[in-house]
Amino acid sequence: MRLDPTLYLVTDSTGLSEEAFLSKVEAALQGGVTLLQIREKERSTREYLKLAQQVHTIAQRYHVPLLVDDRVDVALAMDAEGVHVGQSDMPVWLARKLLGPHKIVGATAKTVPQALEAYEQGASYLGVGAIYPTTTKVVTVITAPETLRDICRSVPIPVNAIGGLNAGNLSVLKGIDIQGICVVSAIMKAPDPRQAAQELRQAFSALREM
Ligand code: TZP
Ligand code: MG
Repeated sequence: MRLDPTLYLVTDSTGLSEEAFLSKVEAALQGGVTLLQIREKERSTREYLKLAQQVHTIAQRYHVPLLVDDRVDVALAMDAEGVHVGQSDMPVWLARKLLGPHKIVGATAKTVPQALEAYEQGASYLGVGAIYPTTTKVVTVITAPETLRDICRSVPIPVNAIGGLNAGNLSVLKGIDIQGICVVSAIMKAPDPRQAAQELRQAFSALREM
């Protein structure tokens, strides 16, 4: 399955029933999400696996790759399209070794040296941020747009911006060669995730034309 990071949704099931969560994910896919990551911090391995398999079944209908946050074992067990690893997760080279050359291995990078290291170890794309403060539960720091620009110039793989992004605040990314935007709450907390995804796609297209 092709890696298209244009609109990358990282899911968060916090506070949602399984049914409500899965229907939000499906609505987001209908609205134009191009890449999906399941990210669960509170669930047992068994629950994570079950939910990831359900999301995978839906994502496959839309031909959208599903990546698993952090858990290479879960990704392998369910034959997901790949993983996303942060700076305190499994190193990129080891995730790449375990998953093989054809899976997607995404990595978080907040500095140019981290970006170069992830690229050299076999990362497929980089997630860079947080661009803005975020309300999503995550340990992160703010990444300046200038750092994002430097990272884009230093690696030949796709770079995605993440952190507090929504359809109304992308202009800070103007002129920076990102391949896509990555969001959690702008879609997961939207009353209409399908419309939210459509608006994000439009806003990102407009940004590219600026
Ligand atoms: N990494 C950096 S910021 C972030 C992650 C996982 C969370 C982004 O969530 P939101 O709700 O789009 O700000
Ligand atoms: Mg992680």
